Amino acid sequence: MKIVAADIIVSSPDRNFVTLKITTDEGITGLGDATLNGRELSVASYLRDHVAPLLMGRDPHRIEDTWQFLYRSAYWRRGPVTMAAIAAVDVALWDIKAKAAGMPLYQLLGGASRTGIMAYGHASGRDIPELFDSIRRHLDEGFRSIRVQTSVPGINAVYGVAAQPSATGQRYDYEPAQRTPLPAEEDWDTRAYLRHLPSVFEAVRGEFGPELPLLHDGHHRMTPIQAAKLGKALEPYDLFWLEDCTPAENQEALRLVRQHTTTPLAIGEVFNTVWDYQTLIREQLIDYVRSAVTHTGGITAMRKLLDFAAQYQIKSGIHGPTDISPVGMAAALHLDLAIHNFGIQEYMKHTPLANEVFRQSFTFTDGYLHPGDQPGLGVELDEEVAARFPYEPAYLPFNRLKDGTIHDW
Ligand code: KDG
Ligand code: MG
Repeated sequence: MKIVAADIIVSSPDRNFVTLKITTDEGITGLGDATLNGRELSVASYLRDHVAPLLMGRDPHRIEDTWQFLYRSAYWRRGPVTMAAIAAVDVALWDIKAKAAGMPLYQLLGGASRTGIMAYGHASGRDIPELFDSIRRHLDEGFRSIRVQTSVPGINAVYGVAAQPSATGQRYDYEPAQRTPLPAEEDWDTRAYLRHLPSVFEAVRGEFGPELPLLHDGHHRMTPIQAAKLGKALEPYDLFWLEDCTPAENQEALRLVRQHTTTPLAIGEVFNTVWDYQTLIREQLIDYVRSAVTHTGGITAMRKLLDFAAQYQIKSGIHGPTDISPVGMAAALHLDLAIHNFGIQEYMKHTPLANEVFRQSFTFTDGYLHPGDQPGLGVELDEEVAARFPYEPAYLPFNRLKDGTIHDW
């Protein structure tokens, strides 16, 4: 089999997605998700201008060789744009291989290690009553694990809190990338946040009881000592994890956090290679790996990363917000089902319009996801519908402190 075409499809059904479609001389096609929130066109160009020509004539079955070729031959290594592009190629090739084998992809990864994939949803509210409503809505939708984000008194807009109905009228589907030519400015005050958050978890535990797994995302906003303080303060509420407590670049920072708290820690949605985790995994400074399959070099690289983590009893918590397209989600689900050290999967449902563009076979039943049993990834792209929704500039917001200093958001 030979690769004869590699097309990059940029579309915007309620949000921007970049999809790679690889076609073979035998007519089998494979899809990869190359979406990088707010930098979509850079990955599209990297693929179209630099990677697609290299793929022509290659044997699509040689996945490891193609991965190494794209990683090593460019000379310039790592980085989100490069690794998102390599991931898209990798996932598309796995899709082709599994379709050629007539099997769902998870079978090629060793088969199912479980019957379903526990997923967590995103609840949020501007105050406690709104937060409780959001948690109840998620429980009604079948979620059995819930991420909790709230507004903070004195801060106007907190990232991760769905303050208003989205453009589609679906309050549930929080989409922080706004369709504006410039990123929106938000404000931040870490001391106010640290004072407020424990009381929110106390209220949630009081209302929903001790069993419901609860998660929280700190979004890189704290210093190590602040993160240590928060982790300690949240211990009575038994979190499933505290995510991204400090800026992720400084792996050593987690030593200090770890010394002070037994709250489980999850890190890595902005990481893109195993090297970003070296200290964190070897010194067992985290409990969950948060990388996206789509930003970390695809299934080939994520499998190696998670196998490395498994030696240290560290589990997966693969990134799955709406900026991971249904193609990227399907890739995550096949891996989740196959690996032994699965922890939990993030799941934000896509809008009906996005689901019209990406026809998917994965299911969500009673809190558990399953990738389905169609050959390959189980996702088809409707290019005609996609063409009706061209790219629109959209950016994530950013933070400034009260005195105007830019802060991690
Ligand atoms: O593109 C960035 C978002 O996907 C990210 O901010 C969402 O933090 C996030 C999460 O945990 O899903
Ligand atoms: Mg996060």
